[in-house]
Amino acid sequence: MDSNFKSGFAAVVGRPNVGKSTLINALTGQKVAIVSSKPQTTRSNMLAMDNGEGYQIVFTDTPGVHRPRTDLGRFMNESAARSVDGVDCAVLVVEAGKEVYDLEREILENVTSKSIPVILAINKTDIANKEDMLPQIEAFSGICDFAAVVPVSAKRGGNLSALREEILKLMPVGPAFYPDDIAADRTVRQMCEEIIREKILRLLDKEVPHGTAVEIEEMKEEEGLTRISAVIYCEKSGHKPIIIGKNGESLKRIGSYAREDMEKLLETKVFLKLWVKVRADWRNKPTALRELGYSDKE
Ligand SMILES: Nc1nc2c(ncn2[C@@H]2O[C@H](COP(=O)(O)OP(=O)(O)OP(=O)(O)O)[C@@H](O)[C@H]2O)c(=O)[nH]1
Ligand SMILES: [Mg+2]
Repeated sequence: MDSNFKSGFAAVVGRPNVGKSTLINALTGQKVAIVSSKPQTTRSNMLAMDNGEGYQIVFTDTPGVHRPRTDLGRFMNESAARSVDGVDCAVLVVEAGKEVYDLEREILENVTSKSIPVILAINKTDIANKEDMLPQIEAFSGICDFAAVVPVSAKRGGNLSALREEILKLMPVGPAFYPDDIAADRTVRQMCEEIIREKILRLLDKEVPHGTAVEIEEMKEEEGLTRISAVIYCEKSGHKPIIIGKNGESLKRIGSYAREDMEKLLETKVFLKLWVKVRADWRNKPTALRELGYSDKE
């Protein structure tokens, strides 16, 4: 064992849609987290491993911190807040060129109250106005003593090794926590559910995607083929025809994009069957939240 091997935990936190999941995929070099242009894509914490020469960084992808209007939203915020407990560093991701948001001040208060070092990752530099970045960095430096401030582009892969170097400075020496063939703490079934939800978020508009959840009912492996049957839950009866679409076209598109990703993940052909069911106001129902995996209560 290399006596200089470094290994530790880093939680990636921030407002919704700033690019936390994109950054984690880029740093770990794998598509483990789902990404969409809609806020509140990530719903629960996920560990994702970055294994490299002489190190292992265990990242936590977290839901974007927002002002919740449902019990699901409250669960998401609590998950994000808890993600920094006991980690070696937090990475606050913000959008380049923007103001300092109250939510970001609150995240920083939570992290610094636990004496966790914070790195500021200023993301989306590829689309930002460079003149707006200096005042932003000054404003952030005024409210927190960051271990480092690193401008990056998660989408274009810009400056990611500099960010990793700064994270590694805060990682303790010690052996890896996980075997190096584990990409994330999710089962294949959970990954497939997330793939379907990603396609819903990407292909459907307005408030409908935010009120959906996906549950795989059956997953059966046969010779070179995996049969998957999944239910898409929506929270209002009016949403069901929108998800299905005219002549079932919308659901067909969700299914065929999801199938493509699942075939890559499973390395088999996939036969995917999708059902749409209404589960009224499920985002505020404790039993539904528990059954769909959005709860800490057993
Ligand atoms: N131009 C640009 N877009 C980016 C960059 N990083 C992420 N995005 C885009 O920003 C959007 C949100 O990305 P996500 O990674 O889902 O953001 P998130 O912070 O995980 O969002 P939540 O899970 O909702 O909290 C997507 O459309 C990404 O493609 C970047 O460096 N540059
Ligand atoms: Mg995310």
